[in-house]
Amino acid sequence: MLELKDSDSAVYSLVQGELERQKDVLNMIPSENYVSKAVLEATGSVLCNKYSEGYAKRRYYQGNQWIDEIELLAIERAKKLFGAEHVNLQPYSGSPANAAIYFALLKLGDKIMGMRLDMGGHLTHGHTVNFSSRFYKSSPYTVDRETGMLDMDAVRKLAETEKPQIIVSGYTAYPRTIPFKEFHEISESVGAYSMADISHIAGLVAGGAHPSPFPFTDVVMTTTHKTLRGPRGAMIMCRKNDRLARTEGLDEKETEKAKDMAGKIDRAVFPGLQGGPHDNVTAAKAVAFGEALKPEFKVYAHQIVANAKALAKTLMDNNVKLVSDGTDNHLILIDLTPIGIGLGKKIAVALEEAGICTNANTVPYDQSTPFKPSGVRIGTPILTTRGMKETEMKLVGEWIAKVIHSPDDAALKAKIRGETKELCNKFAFY
Ligand code: DSN
Repeated sequence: MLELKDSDSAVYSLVQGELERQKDVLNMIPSENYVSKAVLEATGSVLCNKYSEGYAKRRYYQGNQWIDEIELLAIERAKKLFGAEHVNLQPYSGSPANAAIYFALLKLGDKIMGMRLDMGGHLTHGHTVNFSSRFYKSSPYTVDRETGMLDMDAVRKLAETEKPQIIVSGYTAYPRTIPFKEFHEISESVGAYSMADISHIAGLVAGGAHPSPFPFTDVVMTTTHKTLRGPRGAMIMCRKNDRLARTEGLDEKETEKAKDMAGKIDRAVFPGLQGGPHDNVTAAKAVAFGEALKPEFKVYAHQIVANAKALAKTLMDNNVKLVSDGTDNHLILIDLTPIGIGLGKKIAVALEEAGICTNANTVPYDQSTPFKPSGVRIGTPILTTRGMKETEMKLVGEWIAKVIHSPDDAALKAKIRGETKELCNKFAFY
């Protein structure tokens, strides 16, 4: 970044600071990852200079011949990666993608059934302060109080009583396998769309380390920057045809339009909600999908899970309680309630002092508030990107457990900080 260094030393040194932090700390926030330099280059390319409202070969501005090729290549790679019938790559990020799906398929006041935020759901799945419960009704489901796991009988019963128009699966803090097929069957049985938000686990799905929501789920969306290891952004994938199209009273042309789910999704993204797509990000998505199509990405995805399982075992062996007593995916939700209520933030700060970056998170049926939650969420995507394996997870797990049990011990945190630095140097990245 020599140009930046010369022209704006203030911004340059702040970016350098963040680079050093990323190199020097064990980043374990499960929704983050470190992208390749190729992805960084595409994101920082001249494509950020272009406007291209519309879709490939149907643009409102001239000069889009290269942009069209880039978007089509990215779509082709995404289809290959996930087996989707239709792909829209233009959503700016996860929340706008979810807004576009609801805008395309629901009427104002229709009902969304997603997991409650404090159980591991997302704001846009129907949380009270979010547009998704202001413009639509929300009937959230929960996890089982004893096991911390999904109770599909309870989900089915709620769906039968509440009769939602869309059922959302996919979460931000659920460490277990998601039964996408069962979610689709329940949706079908109550006349609802099935939607899967695979933002957290897209890389695992692409790499065969988590069951896929394809080909049955009606609409699947994901951000591209988590386990999928691409640039910040999102995409929507769906069936071509809308099996629930409402066609009463429509003429032939309108009926055809109503049945065209792909068209409805595209029109909801643009011009429904967004303007020009971020073409530099589209190119970076294409690069990331190209990387994810390589055999080594499968190895990466499986290693993320193997690392998370090894880490979970070490934590539990060291008297740390985990929601659902383990993990099937990339994340672990530490339940601090046996030590004290509302300790998530205190432990996250203590861990950061020791060189381990995590985030405080609610645990299911948290007795405290989202501002002072009782859990800490950790994950293995970045450590796995850096090349760490089960041996390192054992070390990291022991450090985390020690800090959890003695968060005020400054000497201990300083010692572990030295050890985390050493590990980061051994597994250098960037
Ligand atoms: N902010 C994301 C996460 O951390 O899980 C969800 O949008």
